[in-house]
Amino acid sequence: FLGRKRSLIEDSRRDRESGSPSPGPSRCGDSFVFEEEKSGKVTLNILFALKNEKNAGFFKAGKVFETFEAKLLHLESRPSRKSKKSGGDDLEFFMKCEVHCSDTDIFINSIKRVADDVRIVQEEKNISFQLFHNKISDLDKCNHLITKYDPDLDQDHPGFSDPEYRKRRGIISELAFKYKHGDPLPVVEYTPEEIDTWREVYRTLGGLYPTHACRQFLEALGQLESECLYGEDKIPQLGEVSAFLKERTGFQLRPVAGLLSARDFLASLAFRVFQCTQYIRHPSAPMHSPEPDCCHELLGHIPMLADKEFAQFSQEIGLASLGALDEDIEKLSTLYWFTVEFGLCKQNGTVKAYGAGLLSSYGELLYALSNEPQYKPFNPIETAVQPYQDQSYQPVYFVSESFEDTKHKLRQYSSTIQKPFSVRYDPYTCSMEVLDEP
Ligand code: HBI
Ligand code: NLE
Ligand code: FE
Repeated sequence: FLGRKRSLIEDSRRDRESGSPSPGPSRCGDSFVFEEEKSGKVTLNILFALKNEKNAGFFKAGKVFETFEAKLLHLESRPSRKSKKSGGDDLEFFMKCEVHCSDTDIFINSIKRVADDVRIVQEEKNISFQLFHNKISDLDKCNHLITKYDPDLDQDHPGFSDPEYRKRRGIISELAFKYKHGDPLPVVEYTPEEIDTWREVYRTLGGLYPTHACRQFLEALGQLESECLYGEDKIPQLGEVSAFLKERTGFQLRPVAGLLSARDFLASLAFRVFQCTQYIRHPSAPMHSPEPDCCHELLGHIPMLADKEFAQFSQEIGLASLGALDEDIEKLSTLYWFTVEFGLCKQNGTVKAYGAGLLSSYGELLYALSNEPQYKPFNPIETAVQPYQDQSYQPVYFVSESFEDTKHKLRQYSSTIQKPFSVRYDPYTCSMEVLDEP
């Protein structure tokens, strides 16, 4: 099982390294491959000052260019404002140049040795290209797992020293590895011990929901219970739950073996597909698990995805991620974290939880609505760069005025993300329409 997981991770590396060398977006099989320029080179915009008494400075800088075979693309000079103020006549230079990626740091340091006030104005990354899936079955290729908090590899995982648990996880993961779009969702026969864990989680959280959960969550949970899909005595199967969601918001589930890369996870949301783990947390830690498990997916995510507005919000984060650069994926992933996973929302003058990571953890749900943590108003620009905690409770939570407001703010934010193309999802063909110019 581990060998399998490693090979998937290596596949993901290979995917990244084997991009087509032609510039601009191009068709490659069923996916769009985008590469800004030749790989291996990076374009730097450098601003630096040279003191006039060190007349040779300019030529020393030139020597650095020669040494690193930097290709000069543009050069300008102007009197330094700082120097003028103190009566001097030093010059400031602006240079645009192309260097080998691996030389970037040493090149910049060398310039710093011969010049003053060195600033890198903008660094254009030419090395990344984006693999972008355009039909729902392409999600079969979104299988790049990340090995964070893995019971086989992480000594802090409560299942690490429990071979039975690890074996069980291996079996359930295998179902997800084999799954292809269109297959019936795998059915897992849960053991009595697993059902005991589910019952404990279900009961304790059930006691908190009426006071702690948002209205949309309570409504959907009520429906799931009245349709006998949810209850404390059985762990719901993905197939039934997926059918429930599909009727309400068009969301459907697919099984996943563990934590997916943020790019793959977010891409699925663009197709209204939610990647769901099927194993359950270790019985020794029912009140909090740093990794997703079926309690987290079924109790945290599913009821929220049954709400039309929330479903749309989730899909929009996914759409914003398609074709985005790694740094924008990182920001969208952080936005996802502080909304879909750990978001709080004002309702009738009180603060309620709508984040799935809160609604599936008794410990954190209590904590988040106590007076211990810090609250900040949701604001995409600030929220996107807030450092977060993925092993324990969050030190800070973001509070939405309403789903409506948060959705509009996210839309506004997404429109500022630079991309080679923009997309629209066609629900009739379950595929992305690519609109050339953003
Ligand atoms: N993978 N299976 C799975 N489940 C998640 O909830 C999940 C993920 N990968 C990344 C992720 N969540 C988030 O942290 C964001 O990065 C999207
Ligand atoms: N901490 C959550 C829980 O215990 O259910 C899971 C969070 C997954 C991101
Ligand atoms: Fe989650």
